[in-house]
Amino acid sequence: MSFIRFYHRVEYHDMNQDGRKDIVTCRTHVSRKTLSQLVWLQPKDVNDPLGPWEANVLSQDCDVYFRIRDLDGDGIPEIVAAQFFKKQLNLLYTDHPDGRWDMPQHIHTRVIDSNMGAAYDVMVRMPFMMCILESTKLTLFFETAARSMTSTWMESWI
Ligand SMILES: [Ca+2]
Ligand SMILES: [Ca+2]
Repeated sequence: MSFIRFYHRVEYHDMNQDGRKDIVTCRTHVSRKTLSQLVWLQPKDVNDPLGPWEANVLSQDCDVYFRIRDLDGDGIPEIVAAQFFKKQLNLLYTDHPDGRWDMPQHIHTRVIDSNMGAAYDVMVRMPFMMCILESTKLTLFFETAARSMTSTWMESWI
């Protein structure tokens, strides 16, 4: 059976707070069923970046586009994931007091929109998130007045 597996966007952030930036990326495996993952990678031996690397899966809800940005201004970034295949906008955040992403029990996912169409990109400039969508060639803005992970996001089309 044929399949396509690819990585897409890459950002850099110290996910385990060890003082070294890690690679954060999303990957998709397209066959009869599309499987997607948001992962962060670091060398197995942090002193040997030319050796093997390990991938740590953060979520199954990110396929192509994401941004790492501090939405609420607390110094700890969140991850906004706009999905092309699943057509959904998610917000991932960690409630670890030091902002660690290597402890799954501290990572939470919130669905902002599950009915927006295939995303071509997402940009964040608080208090806005902006999604570029495939099907309508329109842009969908999400706006929140509160800097909170649980606040309501208002949608508007332009
Ligand atoms: Ca690190
Ligand atoms: Ca934050």
